[in-house]
Amino acid sequence: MKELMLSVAAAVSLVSVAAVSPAMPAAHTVQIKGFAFAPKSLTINAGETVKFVNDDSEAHTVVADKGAFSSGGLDTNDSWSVRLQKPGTYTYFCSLHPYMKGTIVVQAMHGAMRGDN
Ligand SMILES: [Cu+2]
Repeated sequence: MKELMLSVAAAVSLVSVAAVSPAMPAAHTVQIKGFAFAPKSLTINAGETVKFVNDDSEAHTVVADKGAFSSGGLDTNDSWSVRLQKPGTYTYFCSLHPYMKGTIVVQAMHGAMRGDN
């Protein structure tokens, strides 16, 4: 019984530690599956990172229309992350299957003006 109480206390303290870390940026993941990006449109804050995970049986890429980023080839189960600092709307596609499209909207922190990309 004493051991159980100890492990409950340990679990509670772990939860508390996790809860008091507001500086951690939100984690964003875009899944590539069925020849589509999910979510198709994602809004993040400037400076946050988006991780693309290829859960498809085909290779895909993630390429920004305006050249802001390019993943290179992602095989099945590969992942690739990009950190977006500059506010704006980033449309992207898969260079292997150009009909696969997605959008990331990067919002400025503290309500600053939106930059044109
Ligand atoms: Cu593709």
